[in-house]
Amino acid sequence: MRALAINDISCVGKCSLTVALPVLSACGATVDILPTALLSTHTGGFTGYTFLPLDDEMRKICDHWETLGLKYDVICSGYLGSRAQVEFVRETKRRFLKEGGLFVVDPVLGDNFAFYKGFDESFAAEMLSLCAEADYILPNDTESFLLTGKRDPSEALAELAKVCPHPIITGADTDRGYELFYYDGGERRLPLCKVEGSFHGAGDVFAACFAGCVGRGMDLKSALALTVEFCYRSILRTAREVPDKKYGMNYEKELSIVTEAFKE
Ligand code: PXL
Repeated sequence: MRALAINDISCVGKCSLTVALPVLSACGATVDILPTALLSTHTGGFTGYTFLPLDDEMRKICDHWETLGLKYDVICSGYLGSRAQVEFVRETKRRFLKEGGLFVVDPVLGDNFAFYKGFDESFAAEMLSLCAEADYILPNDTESFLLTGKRDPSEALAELAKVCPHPIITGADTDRGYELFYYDGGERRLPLCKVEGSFHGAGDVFAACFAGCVGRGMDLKSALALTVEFCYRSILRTAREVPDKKYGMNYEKELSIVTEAFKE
């Protein structure tokens, strides 16, 4: 299975491509990468970081790939630095996704009910139009709100289901506790164990594992079960082992859960 991960390279802080590569590889995928930007660190919690957008290079890379005839079983996109990049990802999907391949979009916009630095309402609208081309979208509770204007996860899910067949809200507080919401012909929920605190990069770990699972042919329910298990164990380990959470998740020693599931 050949996967293309479109995301930034944050050199420090374990997120985006530095997570997508190992996690998708653990699923048994051959992973190619299309970097959207090069940063010294991610933007969540660090100051003074460098940021080099790679728009021109992305176009040249894709033009070269076209001469190689590359096609992907799964394309997953994450952090995009501008509206032009969102448009470029849409084009990349059309050029490089195999007939019947899967497009997984993590609409990276924000957390804790605020936009990440550099994003605003017009960027969210552009991201929503990319979601409309996806088979699966993986917003967190903040992103589902920023995309739909609905704080209630059931209402947000119903709105997102109008544009994408399988929206997945990766975690939201409800009167029943902490739950994952997904749409599979109707609303479904999965109870989650909430670990107190904020875990930077958790969304990227989730997205990479999920994209690998569905790319390898797992059904939606099994893909979510494995992804939730992998993320939960990684979060527990991070809570124990990482004093400064902006340095990202300690997921590496939990990768065996994933490799075990994809031994064949
Ligand atoms: O983890 C999401 C993410 C990815 N890439 C960059 C980010 C963030 C979140 O802060 O800043 C550059």
